[in-house]
Amino acid sequence: MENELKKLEKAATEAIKAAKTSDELQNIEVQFLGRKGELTSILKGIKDLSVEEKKVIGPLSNDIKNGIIQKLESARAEIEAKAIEAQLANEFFDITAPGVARKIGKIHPMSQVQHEVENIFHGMGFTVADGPEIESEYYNFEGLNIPADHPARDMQDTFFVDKKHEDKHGRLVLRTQTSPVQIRTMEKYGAPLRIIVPGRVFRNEATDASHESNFHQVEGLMIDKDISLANLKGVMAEFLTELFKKEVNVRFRPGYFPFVEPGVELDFSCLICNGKGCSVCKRTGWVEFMGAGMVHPNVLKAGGIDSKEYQGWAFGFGLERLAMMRYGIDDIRLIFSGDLRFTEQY
Ligand code: FA5
Repeated sequence: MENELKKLEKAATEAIKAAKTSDELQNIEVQFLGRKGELTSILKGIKDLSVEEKKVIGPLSNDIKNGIIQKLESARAEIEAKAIEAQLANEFFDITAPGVARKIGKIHPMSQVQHEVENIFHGMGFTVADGPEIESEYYNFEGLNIPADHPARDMQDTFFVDKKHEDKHGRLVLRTQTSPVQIRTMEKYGAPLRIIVPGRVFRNEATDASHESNFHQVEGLMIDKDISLANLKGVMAEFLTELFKKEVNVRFRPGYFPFVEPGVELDFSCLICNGKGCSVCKRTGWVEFMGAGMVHPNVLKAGGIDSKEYQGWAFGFGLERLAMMRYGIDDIRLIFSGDLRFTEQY
């Protein structure tokens, strides 16, 4: 059997050397190593040999098999390399010609800004939370200290969903703000909390250069045992400085939102004129940015948090307006126009 194996090895080696195409190599592989191949049938006979013979023939046949496999592989590689070489010799290939530019997609400017905002707040220990866009009247209003007859409802013109879709929390609305997620998160996780909530909101607006009926807000909420508006001032100055890569100052003015007490409006120093006064900041040196305030005890209560033990602040700003300042966009309606001439610039 040893002789037989050696003869077979020689025959296979010669056949591989003589082969000129990949197909020929394929046939050789089948002839020797295939299920009904010559080596395979010899190997099948090993089981009838004595133990002594098996010790010799077993390893030998394995070596021969591996040798044939290796020779087949290097012959294949050689044939392929020759084929490519021949093809290149016949073809004219101008290595100085410019490549064909592939058109690849881009991340929408709004998503880019959202990711930046999330990254900066992540770095300050905030978690990104989410909530439903179709919200119950309770979470969007009552839970936020805005009862049905409260004039503050007029501040946000609301799209109501058909009455038959009421749930245990009242009528359904397209949420007018991301603030309902404050209560949902308090209910789910309790205190302490440090979250931001970027999300889509809807208002029945007449659109113009700075108003859309479908836009995005970023809510912020920080609740713990010793939290004051000073923390909010520090967090926002840090956030805006990181975002605009420029030292930004912030200031508070009194503001009214039923779900905070006291309520503030936060402005930041104008980046165009560095606070000196220009047309963008209406000559004040400050740009209006967002509503905020200390979370009202009624809202903490709605979220199941004891307002004697915990307190905190919340804020909400418009993501489109931030993107407009970040990129110098002068009309909000361009953002979701779907016009590639616009989106491709970012
Ligand atoms: C609110 O929606 C409050 N929920 C914010 C808040 C949260 C206050 C937590 C206190 C505590 P306001 O209606 O002002 O507030 O909207 C917040 C931001 O959304 C505005 O500053 C503005 O940037 C943006 N915004 C409001 N209406 C529109 C609109 N129609 N189009 C684009 N952006 C808008």
